[in-house]
Amino acid sequence: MAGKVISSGIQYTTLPDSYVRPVNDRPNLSQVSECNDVPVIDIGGPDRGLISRQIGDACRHYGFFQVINHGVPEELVKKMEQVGREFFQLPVEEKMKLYSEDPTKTMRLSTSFNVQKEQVHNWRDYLRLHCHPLDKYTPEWPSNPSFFKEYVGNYCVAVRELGMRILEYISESLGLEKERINTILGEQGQHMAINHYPVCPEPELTYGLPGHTDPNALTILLQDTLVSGLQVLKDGKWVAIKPCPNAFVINIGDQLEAVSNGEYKSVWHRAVVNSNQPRMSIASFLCPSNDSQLSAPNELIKDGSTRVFKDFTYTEYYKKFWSRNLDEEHCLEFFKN
Ligand SMILES: O=C(O)CCC(=O)C(=O)O
Repeated sequence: MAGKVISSGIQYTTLPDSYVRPVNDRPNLSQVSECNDVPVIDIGGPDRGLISRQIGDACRHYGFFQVINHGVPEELVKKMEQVGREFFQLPVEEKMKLYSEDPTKTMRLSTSFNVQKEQVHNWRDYLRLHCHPLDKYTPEWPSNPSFFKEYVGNYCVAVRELGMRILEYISESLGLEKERINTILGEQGQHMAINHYPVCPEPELTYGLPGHTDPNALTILLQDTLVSGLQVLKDGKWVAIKPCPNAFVINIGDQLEAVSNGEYKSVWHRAVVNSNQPRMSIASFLCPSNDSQLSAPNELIKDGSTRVFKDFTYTEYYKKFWSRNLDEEHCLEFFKN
């Protein structure tokens, strides 16, 4: 059982066969350059119009951006990182008490992406939690490390507030009322993945996570400030996103692409691994309520434009997403008109 996760304490000197990608599907790390013009948006200022214009430009041209002066206290971020690291340093027997390969579980430690469906595995272990409403989900969260529930809970509340503010700016950037997008998405769920990418003996042959888009509405990613690994597909090329201190990476998920009638794109991104240092990233996902009808508001269907996507619920979408391999065609393709 312990051999199911890769953070088991085993020091690998070669990559196990089940992680080796075919030659035409490898990260080609030497050909990836750093993206020097990732929009870094200061959202702490008083000029709402300016912030929403900057966010709108970033959504149109990149599908992702970083935010600074975001209002999530540094202390909460540090504690979140600390408790995430401590969790993955626990003895493997302790961690395995939480192991599951069932994507419908609301709290689980798992590995790779979808072990039961995929042909090749990914060099990642992850702890996945549902986080909203907190009092419903915290009882099932790990109680080891002892501060886990307190630190992660405080972080989740602050990150949710940030996400809601960003969704308001996004709504305004589309020319909609501030609350319009949040109203369409309904009472949003919130999930978290604490991703742990151990040192990898042959990083050229595998991924931490292969290229994918996120099935939810908005992702708020806390990158490891010391170890890079996030890459984004920009103009047909993979580019590396260098971690920026005190920033979050924000990316548009599939549901915002749908609700914006395809105006904002859900960006393809991936995580690569390295042979020197383990890496951690903490992704917070804001997800539409399960039964909201996800469709672009009438205000966005103008000048003879048509609806790009069928109406669907998040439950329908999520089921489809987890029934596939992560790096197959864009899941939104199944919901096009
Ligand atoms: O580790 C990263 O930088 C990316 C994580 C990610 O894409 C995910 O959790 O969906």
